[in-house]
Amino acid sequence: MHLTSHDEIRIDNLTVFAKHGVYKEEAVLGQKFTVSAVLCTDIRKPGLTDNLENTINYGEVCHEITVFLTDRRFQLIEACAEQLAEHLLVKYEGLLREITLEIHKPWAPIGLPLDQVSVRIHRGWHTAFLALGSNMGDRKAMLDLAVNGIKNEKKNRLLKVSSFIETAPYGYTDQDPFLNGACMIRTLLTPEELLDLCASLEQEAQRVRRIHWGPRTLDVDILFYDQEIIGTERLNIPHPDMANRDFVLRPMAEIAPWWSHPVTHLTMAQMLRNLEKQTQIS
Ligand code: PH2
Ligand code: MG
Ligand code: MG
Repeated sequence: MHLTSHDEIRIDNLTVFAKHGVYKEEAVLGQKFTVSAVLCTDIRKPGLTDNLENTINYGEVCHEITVFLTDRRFQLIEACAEQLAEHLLVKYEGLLREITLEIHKPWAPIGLPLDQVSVRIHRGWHTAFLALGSNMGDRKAMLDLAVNGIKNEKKNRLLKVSSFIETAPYGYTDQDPFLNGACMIRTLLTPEELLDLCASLEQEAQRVRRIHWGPRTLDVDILFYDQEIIGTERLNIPHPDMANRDFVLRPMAEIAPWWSHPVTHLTMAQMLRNLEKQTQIS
């Protein structure tokens, strides 16, 4: 299912004169920085077509890096790297899947002799699936609010949204029926940051319906984040109970029947079929 290549375009030691640093004299005098980048991008198509349109122009990237680092001023080389990585991932989205970025400061004015100091980061686009649910108020408006909030985050790209389906309450059944859906995104957010976004959307939905306290008007859960398995105090990915939840599996099987669960390796279509068989028997 993950047919991503290991192809790379590499840029080694591009020199840029810029003014980043914590100390005042660094802002005044400026100094030398060198930048190395590994761009993860598929080379098959440009390789076969010999056409620049099908790839990332490394000359343009070098220019982009130079302009970015000379137009701005950061205290930290960490910030230089983080913001530059994001800038390039957004500018070349569609072609640039991941980037390793190294920024070196060979003249770091620390009063001791060193060859150079540097940071290296690896950043990229991730695929995530989110579950949406509401059983209070204008349920469709709640799910629309969630979808719009997900779409309006600059670090997200909304790829697919399922139909919204009405489902019987699962678990605690003495409550109104739900409207459920799921969406597929590409994101630059980490799982933690994505969870923060989900929480802020849930809060926003409550603000809209302030009259009703108590029950939740909107629930936004992370179902998958790439093929990662994450268990922390805040995060449980993949969502642990999805095998029993048709209100998760039906929307998932609609938008990504081919997506496979990183633990069981069952596809969404298979998981839904299994659940339906189980429900017929019981
Ligand atoms: N969410 C729950 C508990 N039960 N039942 C349905 N049908 N849909 C839901 O989204 C749902 C539920 C807790 O998040
Ligand atoms: Mg939930
Ligand atoms: Mg939740």
